[in-house]
Amino acid sequence: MTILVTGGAGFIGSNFIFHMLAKYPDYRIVCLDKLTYAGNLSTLASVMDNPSFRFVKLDICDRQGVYRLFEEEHPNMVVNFAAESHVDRSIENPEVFLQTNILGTQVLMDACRKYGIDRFHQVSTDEVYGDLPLDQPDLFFTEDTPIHTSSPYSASKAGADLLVLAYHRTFGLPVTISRCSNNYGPYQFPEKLIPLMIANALNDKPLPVYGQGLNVRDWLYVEDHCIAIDLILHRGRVGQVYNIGGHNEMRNIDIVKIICAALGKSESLITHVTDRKGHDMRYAIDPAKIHNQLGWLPETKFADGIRKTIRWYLDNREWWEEIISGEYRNYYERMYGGR
Ligand code: NAD
Ligand code: TDX
Repeated sequence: MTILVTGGAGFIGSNFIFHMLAKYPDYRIVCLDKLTYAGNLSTLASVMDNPSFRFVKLDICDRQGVYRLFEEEHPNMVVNFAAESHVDRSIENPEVFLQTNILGTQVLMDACRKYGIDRFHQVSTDEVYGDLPLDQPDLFFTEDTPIHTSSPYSASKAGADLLVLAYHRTFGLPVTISRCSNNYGPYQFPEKLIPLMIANALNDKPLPVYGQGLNVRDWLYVEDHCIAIDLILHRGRVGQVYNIGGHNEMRNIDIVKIICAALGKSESLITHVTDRKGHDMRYAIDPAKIHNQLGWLPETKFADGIRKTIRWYLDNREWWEEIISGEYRNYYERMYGGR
C-alpha cells in the first residue's frame, strides 16, 4: 500500500503522516509538498530517515511533475491536504487560493484518472457550509446542509469539493470527502488563533481578538481528525461526504482566556481589534454520520488537548520562534499593524 499525502509538511498533513507511519509500518507514505510559507521540512525531521517514507518537493499544480511522481510511485491512495488554508490571507490575496485549492486538486485527480487509483480523498472543511446564527444553538451542519461560503478560502474549498464530486459522477473516480471543524494541536502554524495566542502570550505581546470575540468554533484535536481520515480511507463509502467534529463549541474570547490562565498571563493582554471581513459567526458539526456508519468518536477532550498543545509549544519554542522571526514578521505587520 502506497499512500500519497499532499501538503504533508503542514499542520494536519504532518500529524496524519506520523499517525499512519506509526499505525501501518508496512505502508509506504510519499509526501508531496510545495513548502510554501506554511510548509516546514523541520516538522518532518523525525520521519525523514524512515525507509517507509519519502518526501518530494512539488507543487500540486505542476502537472508534469505530478504525473512523473505517479509514474514512479503508483500510489494506491491520495490524501489531499495541500491547500492555502488561512482565511485572512484569502481576503488579502484570493488568487493563489483558487490556483492551489481548485486547479491543484484537478491536476491530482487527472493524475488519478490517468494512472488509476483505489481512492482519492479530499480533506475539506466545515467552512463550505457558511455559518450558523448564535441564537439557534440547536442548528448543526449535516452533510446535506447547502454549500454557502463566506470567504475566498471557503469558496475555493467548496469549488474543489464540487469538482471532486463531479469527477466521481462523470469519470467514476473513487473519491471520498471529509469536512472537519477547526483543528488544534502540535505543529499548527502560528498565524492561526490558538498558536498565535500562545506565542504572543509567551512573548507578552497583545492578544488580538477580532471584534468582540463572540464567534464560535467547534474545536477538534488534530489526532482525532487523523483517525477519522484513516477510518474513511479504509471503511468509508466511495462518493460519500463525511462531516468530522467533536461537539466542542467555544467562543474565541473564552479560548484566549483559557490560554492566558494556563500560561499565568494577565487577561489585560487581550486587545479587541477590527473584525475580520465577512467573519463567520458560528461553526458546529453534526458528526452523526461518521459515528453511526464508521464508529468514529473523538478521543481527546478539549481540556486535555489544549493542555498537551500548550505543553508542545512550550517544549518546542525553536520550531515556532524560527517561523515568527522570519517572513512572518511582515505578514504580522500587514495583518495586525494599526488594526
Ligand atoms: P497548513 O497551511 O498548515 O498546511 C498546508 C500545506 O500545504 C503546507 O505544507 C503547504 O506547503 C502545502 N501546500 C500549499 N500549497 C501547495 C501546493 N500548491 N502544492 C503542494 N503543497 C502545497 O494547513 P492545515 O491546517 O494543515 O490544513 C490542511 C488541510 O485541511 C487543508 O486542505 C485545509 O483546508 C483543511 N482543513 C484545515 C482545518 C484546520 O483547522 N486547520 C480544518 C478543516 C480542514
Ligand atoms: O488573531 C486572530 N484573532 C481572532 O480573533 C486570529 C488569527 C483569529 N481570530 C478568530 C477568527 C476566527 O473566528 O479566531 C477564530 C479562528 O480563526 P482561525 O484560526 O483563523 O481559523 P478559522 O478562520 O476558523 O479557519 C480554520 O478552521 C477551518 C482554519 O484556518 C481553516 O483552514 C479550516 O478550514
